[in-house]
Amino acid sequence: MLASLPLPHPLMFNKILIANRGEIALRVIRTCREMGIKTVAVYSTADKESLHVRFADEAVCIGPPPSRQSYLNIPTLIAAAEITNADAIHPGYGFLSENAEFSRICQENGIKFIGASPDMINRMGDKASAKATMIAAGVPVVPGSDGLLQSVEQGKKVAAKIKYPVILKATAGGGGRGMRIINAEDEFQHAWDSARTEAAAAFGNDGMYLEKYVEEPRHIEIQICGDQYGHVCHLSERDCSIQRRHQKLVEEAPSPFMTDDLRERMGAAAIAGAAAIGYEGVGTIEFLVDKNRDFYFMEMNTRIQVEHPVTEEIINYDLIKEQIKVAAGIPISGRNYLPTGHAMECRINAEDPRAGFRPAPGRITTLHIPGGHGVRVDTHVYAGYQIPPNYDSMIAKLITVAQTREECIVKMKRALSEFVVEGVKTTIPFHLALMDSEDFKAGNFTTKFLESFDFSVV
Ligand code: MV4
Repeated sequence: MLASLPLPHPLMFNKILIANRGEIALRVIRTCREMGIKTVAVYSTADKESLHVRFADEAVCIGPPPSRQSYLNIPTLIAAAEITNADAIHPGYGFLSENAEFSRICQENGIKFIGASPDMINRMGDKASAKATMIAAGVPVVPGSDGLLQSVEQGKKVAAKIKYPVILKATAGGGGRGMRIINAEDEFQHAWDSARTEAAAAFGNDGMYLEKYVEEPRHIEIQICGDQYGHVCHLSERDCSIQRRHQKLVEEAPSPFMTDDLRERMGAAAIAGAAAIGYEGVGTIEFLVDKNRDFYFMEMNTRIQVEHPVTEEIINYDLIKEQIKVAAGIPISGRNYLPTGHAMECRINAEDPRAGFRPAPGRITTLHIPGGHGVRVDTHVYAGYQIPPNYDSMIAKLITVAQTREECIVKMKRALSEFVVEGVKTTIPFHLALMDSEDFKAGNFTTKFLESFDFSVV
């Protein structure tokens, strides 16, 4: 009898170029290998010895260490895809993953961009237009100005109506840049002037909109996936409230604040928002959730996110595989995915948590990576690896999975205590202290949690 060989799907890509570095480049290469898709790594001269270069089928040097001249250099990336005959580009997260121009240029060159269309990136990248789109789709939003503000006077009128405190946001912002909290009318003019100056310098766009300030919210995001045929499903939520200066440090799924009813309502809202724009690919709808479990659309991310593994672990699903399949035109199953068990991710950064999380690049002299039941480590580093100073400081993601949140935290503590990184300072001591915090263990935290965290115990 003939053995039945798995045949490649007729729509599937033959070769994918990964326009990224570090753990996410490796993450994408691993799924491609499992799917029988060939891979092309690109690297700057600083990353010549990086694992993504060795694990890919081919590798192309794209320039010197600065990102502008390598991982952000569009013509070079397109040339690399053309000389290697790649039929798709996976942008990972950061870098060009939400760059409308790159998405468009890929399309124009007959290379499938495994991410959002230029139009989708533009609509969601402009926060006021994203909010208007969500309002039209019936997604709850924070009360505020109807689109962009034209003047301080108009802003003061809106604020008087919705009542202080309010928050002024740059439409080109996101991730906390160009934002000002305003507690009273006499602060308005100064906040307006400084936020506009900051936004103009940072984004070349000083458009501003206003919202009621939601105090002590949780950051809960819904993972969604849409295919090319108009089906959208959700894959439950992640709680990302443990952040410091808009840098996430711990993410988990499900959220300890979640209820079945809230998940159903947030999932339905996320699907409505994504379906209204015909969203294709994986994406995330970020919400603020207040103490009454009212939720409000905040932003939409049109990329795979750093914290995607916690979702993968509770729904038993490879999100990169799904992303590649929908990009190739394969339909999704169409059903939603509810969590089984609990997963948590600690970001291990080469930073000194005792010195305000100052970046601490250098050579890793000794490395021991934890393992065992329910432990996953996504990393590109190894003993002897030199962490370049040019990129972000995340060196590993430690993910644990268990039946309950309590067991997941016990496992995380065990894995953190096994993790040995010598030669550079890391966030491991911070995570160990956090896992001992009574409020954290009780699930009692908001986005303000780390503002009052006692770092002397780290
Ligand atoms: C808010 C808010 C409170 N009320 N909007 C921060 C980043 C950007 N995505 C929007 N952000 C916020 N928007 C209203 N109407 C509080 C924040 C916020 C925040 C949100 C999520 C996670 C951490 C945060 C830290 C500070 C402020």
